[in-house]
Amino acid sequence: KTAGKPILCKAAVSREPGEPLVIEEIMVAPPSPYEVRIRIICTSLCHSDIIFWKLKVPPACFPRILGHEAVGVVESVGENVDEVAEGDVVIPTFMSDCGECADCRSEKSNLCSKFPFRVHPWMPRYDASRFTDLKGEALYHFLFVSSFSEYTVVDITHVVKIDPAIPPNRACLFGCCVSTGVGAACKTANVEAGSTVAIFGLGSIGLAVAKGARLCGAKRIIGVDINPEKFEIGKKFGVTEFINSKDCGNKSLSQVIIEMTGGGADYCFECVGLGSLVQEAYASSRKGWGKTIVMGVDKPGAQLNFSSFDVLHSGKVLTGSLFGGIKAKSDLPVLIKRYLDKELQLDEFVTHEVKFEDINKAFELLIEGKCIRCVIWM
Ligand code: CXF
Ligand code: ZN
Repeated sequence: KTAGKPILCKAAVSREPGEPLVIEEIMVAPPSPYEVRIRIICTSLCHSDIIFWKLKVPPACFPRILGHEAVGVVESVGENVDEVAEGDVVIPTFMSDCGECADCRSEKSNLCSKFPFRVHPWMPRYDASRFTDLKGEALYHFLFVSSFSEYTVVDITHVVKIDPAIPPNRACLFGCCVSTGVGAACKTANVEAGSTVAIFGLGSIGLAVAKGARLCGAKRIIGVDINPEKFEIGKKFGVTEFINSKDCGNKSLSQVIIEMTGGGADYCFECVGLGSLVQEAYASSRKGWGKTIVMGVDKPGAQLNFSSFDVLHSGKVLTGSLFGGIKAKSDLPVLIKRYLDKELQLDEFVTHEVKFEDINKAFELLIEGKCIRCVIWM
């Protein structure tokens, strides 16, 4: 029995920016009140992990345990936890769902204000780490998940119990990519059947938006990317038309989309993280009702530039979406049921799988652009 005691296990520690992760033995403290210790079954690599692995300035910090897309089994729970018990299959989520604040109680938001989203080096509730290396030095957490470890400790507000019928190498995808993209289409945008969607950037998030749009019955799904190979890939996710934004000739991208769609797309999703592309997406959306969803992460301090006159006359909506607007505790199980009911297919996302000891290979694959998702088995 390990409950109540520290656990000695392996973790992939990010010690220096951009340097290969080091698999080492670490100590994982038992869960404090309102916390859960989880044995990770598998985790997958997201671009945000790479961004924070490379970053040399705050909020970067080292040594850190990255990873935020995972599934695991509850090993033990701290005091005041009755929502989950030992043996439950759970997904740790980087977004909290405390269930108590005005935002969590509202159907309209997934932005918990008790434990707001932030890139923080500690647990959300106690400003402490549950990880130490064998020299006794604290290792920092990442996005309240830190799944690149055989065991992690997560606050109960960041844990969702799921149906154990879902295979782990599909379940982990709901921790970030799939929930973010499918949620943005089905929840934030609420794409209706028959609509026309434009997706700016066909990385894993853009592809997940295409999946979601397809699920909602979108008729036309226009993918935009600078890499022409993305069209063949995109087709597997529901993309029906493709624009290479480098080949628009003397027209702007929005002119091309407005002409293609006879006035603009009903829904536009910016999945790159470029202010200028947000502006193009907004310009590409249909006057009167077009909705643009910002999903990409631009450089800190980046600004958007819109003419006040144009906004006044547009009748358009511009909004952001974190984690696809998904409320972790209530919406995730519903999304997982759609997978189990074979409505939502996820096989196309998992292009690679590696053993935990080969985690650095997953970084290489994602950086080379050779993979959509690489699942890492513990
Ligand atoms: C992201 C969400 C946007 C800010 C950086 C982290 N989460 C997961 O990839
Ligand atoms: Zn992510």
